[in-house]
Amino acid sequence: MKGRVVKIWNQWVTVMVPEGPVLARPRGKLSSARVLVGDEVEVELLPDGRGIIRRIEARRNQLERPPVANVDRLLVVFSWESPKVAPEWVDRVLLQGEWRRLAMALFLNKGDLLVGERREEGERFLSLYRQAGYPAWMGSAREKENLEPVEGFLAGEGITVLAGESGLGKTRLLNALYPGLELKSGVVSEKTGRGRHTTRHPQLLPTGKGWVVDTPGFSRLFLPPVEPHELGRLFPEMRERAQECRFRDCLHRTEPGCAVREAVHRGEVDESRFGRYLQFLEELLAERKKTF
Ligand SMILES: Nc1nc2c(ncn2[C@@H]2O[C@H](COP(=O)(O)OP(=O)(O)OP(=O)(O)O)[C@@H](O)[C@H]2O)c(=O)[nH]1
Ligand SMILES: [Mg+2]
Ligand SMILES: [Zn+2]
Repeated sequence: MKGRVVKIWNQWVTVMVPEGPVLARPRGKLSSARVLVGDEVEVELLPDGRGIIRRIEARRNQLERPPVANVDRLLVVFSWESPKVAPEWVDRVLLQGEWRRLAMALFLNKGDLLVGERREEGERFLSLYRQAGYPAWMGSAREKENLEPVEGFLAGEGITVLAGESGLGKTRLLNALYPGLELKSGVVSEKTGRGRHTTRHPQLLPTGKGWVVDTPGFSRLFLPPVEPHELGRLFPEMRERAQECRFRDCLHRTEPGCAVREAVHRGEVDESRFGRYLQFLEELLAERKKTF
């Protein structure tokens, strides 16, 4: 029968079939190292209630960190204090998602810590991303504040991955939304303001019609493997305008007739986002120099 891999632990793969979870092991040419959380598999039930995984269905996509297959959505979780997010990190996550054509939304957690000026700064940061076309909300897992839009985002069919560095409250957010899960949430180190990677293995958790993956935090993110002239397509607010650039492979740096730079000057594309685009572009160009 067909099932979904929800957890992999110590060579054992938990497969959710219509009747419930089955502990299974891959057989034949398959090794458990090749199975990913999120995989759809063909599993054969044994008399003792355990299962054998016979086949992995073709994957629609896959994330490397965390290793998850068949992802539909990405919820980018971050905070503006304890710790304060590096804007560049948000953009790098979004690029990874754009490259895989995932639906994405942003959640600025720990909103309860933000007052006055700090709160306005956080709101302003979010509005940059709304302007770019992403749903973006501020709220608090601790105070259960403004969690409804997040719940709505997670409620659809398919798999949502939570992306966020350690200690941002991803697990606490899920506990607030789905108290039945009783996930282990950690404490931010007072010294560093950073988390401690409390969540270790990715697993799929039920949200109703779909699944959510509570991922261990990660900090370093590489750029997707695109050609320099394709980078701008991963910025939704630049994508359409780039079609009006004089040159098809315009890098939006110093080329004449660049519609993207014009949009930046008119304030239609945010300057700080554009600045990070230029920075990532340099990074891609430098990488190319190394390989040729
Ligand atoms: N003030 C405040 N603290 C929060 C909020 N959400 C989470 N925290 C705290 O932040 C710390 C880290 O929370 P976790 O949920 O473990 O963070 P995580 O993102 O799952 O971290 P990793 O599993 O290490 O990736 C805990 O001390 C939480 O209580 C919030 O909305 N407000
Ligand atoms: Mg966690
Ligand atoms: Zn251009």
